[in-house]
Amino acid sequence: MERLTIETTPIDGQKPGTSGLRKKTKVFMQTHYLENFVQAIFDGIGGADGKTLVLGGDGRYFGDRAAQVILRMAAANGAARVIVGQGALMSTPAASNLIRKRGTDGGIILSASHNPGGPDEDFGVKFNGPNGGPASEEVTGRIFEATTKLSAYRILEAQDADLSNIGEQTLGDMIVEVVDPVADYAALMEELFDFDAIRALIDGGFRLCFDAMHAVTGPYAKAILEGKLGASEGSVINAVPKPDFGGGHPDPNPVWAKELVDIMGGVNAPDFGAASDGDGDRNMIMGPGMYVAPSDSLAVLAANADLAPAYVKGLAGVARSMPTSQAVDVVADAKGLDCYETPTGWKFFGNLLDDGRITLCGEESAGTGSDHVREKDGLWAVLLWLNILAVKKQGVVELMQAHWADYGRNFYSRHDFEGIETEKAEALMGDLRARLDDLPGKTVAGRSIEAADEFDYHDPVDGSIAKRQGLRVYLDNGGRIVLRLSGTGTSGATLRVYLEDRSEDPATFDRDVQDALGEVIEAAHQIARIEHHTGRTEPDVRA
Ligand code: G16
Repeated sequence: MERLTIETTPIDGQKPGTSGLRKKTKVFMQTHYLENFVQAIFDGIGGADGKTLVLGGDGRYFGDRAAQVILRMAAANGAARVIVGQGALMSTPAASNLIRKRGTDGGIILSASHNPGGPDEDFGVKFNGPNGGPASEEVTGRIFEATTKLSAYRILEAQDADLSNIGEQTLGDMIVEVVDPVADYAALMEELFDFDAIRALIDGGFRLCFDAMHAVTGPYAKAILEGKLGASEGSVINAVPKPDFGGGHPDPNPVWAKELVDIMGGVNAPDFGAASDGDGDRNMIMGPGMYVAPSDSLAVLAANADLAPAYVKGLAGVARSMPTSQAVDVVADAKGLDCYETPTGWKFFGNLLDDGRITLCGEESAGTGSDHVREKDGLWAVLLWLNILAVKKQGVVELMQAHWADYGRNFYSRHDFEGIETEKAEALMGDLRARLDDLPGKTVAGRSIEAADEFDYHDPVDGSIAKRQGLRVYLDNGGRIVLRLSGTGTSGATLRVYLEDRSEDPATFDRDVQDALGEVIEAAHQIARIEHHTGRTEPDVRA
């Protein structure tokens, strides 16, 4: 097998966003595109020589081909071993677990998360470090820098590795170890949670429906929920991973998980509904006729996590991304826990978790997780919910109502304006940034503005600073508006407007969320001059 050095030149635009490099699949399939980025990863981490890496992905179109290229490149770059999921499949949290459990030097995950898959859709490549978490800002910077300086990449001329059978084989001098992607993850879940209590709940007639959205969590959910916990066969729907996710977006929200929403809103609905995304790190939780907003889910988990064996000693602290609602802050305050506010992007939780400052963290974008891995974890959130419900002997709706009665309710929604021309989106942000200092004291849509600023994050562990992480406007009575541009899109710009208002009046708790946020929405449009800059009056998505 010959080790080839192929000449190449830097390709523009290989700067990783919120979570790795995400582009249209056809962009990744262009000559040298994937190879350049993978070589930049190896160069950015100080070379692959002698290293052990984990490799897997969410099963989307091109993932199997990309895995073979990465194996040949790892071999040519001198890697000692690559641990790869059977069929090149592995969920993001399972990869994070394997990186930690096997003490590897990191891993490469092939996914564009909740974005659709297929030749005309999206693909992504992300590097996770030895702690199992997304590469830090510093490493990401080094990888990007390497993309701008490449003159060659190394690849082995070899046949495809056989990824269909579990076991070891060699590729040049490198060992390719094909593993069952589910086994270690399922064992970890069994350690964290009271499976007996959940099994007893299900034996007692509690019914659940888990929508795997034709994505990677199907085999995990089947093995754990149906196999180990006794949920009836068919409780996991859309359980077989498909390269195009059945033509949909594997995005666990009420729009894209409509099949689940219909089941949970129908007659004889199951007691519990949940969905996960393309690579298994996001989650959506539902009760009969009820959608639980991710920010509320984080608050409920923080309030009740100590009912699960893994967290019985209590939490060290909690964290949320800045745009996530402040519902969890209220819980932290009541329980005397430290509560950190980080920029959007799971990588920012890494230092807080590694330093033991927090146990639990989450984001409005359907992500929750804990110190068990260094990624958000969809199925973990589902199991923690089930563990809590089993111990409290409450349903989802009852638990949410009891939570709001105890802590008050933070009404919350994110409005996305998609496919905006990048210059227009940047002009809107620039215009608002320039006016931030003048806003406090003004009254807009009947609400007075108390403060306004741009969020810069000072990492309390390593002292690094991440600037310009979103514009914040604080209104009276706990209202808040946040604006930022998405860092995960693959075409144009997506303006995200995060809207929040707080109520402690139980008579309001059942209000429709968009109605309850009426004033805050109106204020956001006026303050940010959204129509003036974008021509839009309505968002494309209300999450
Ligand atoms: C990624 C990141 C999350 C982030 C989300 C949305 O999630 O890991 O931390 O909240 O993107 O980011 P943005 O608002 O910049 O689009 P995932 O599930 O897509 O990997």
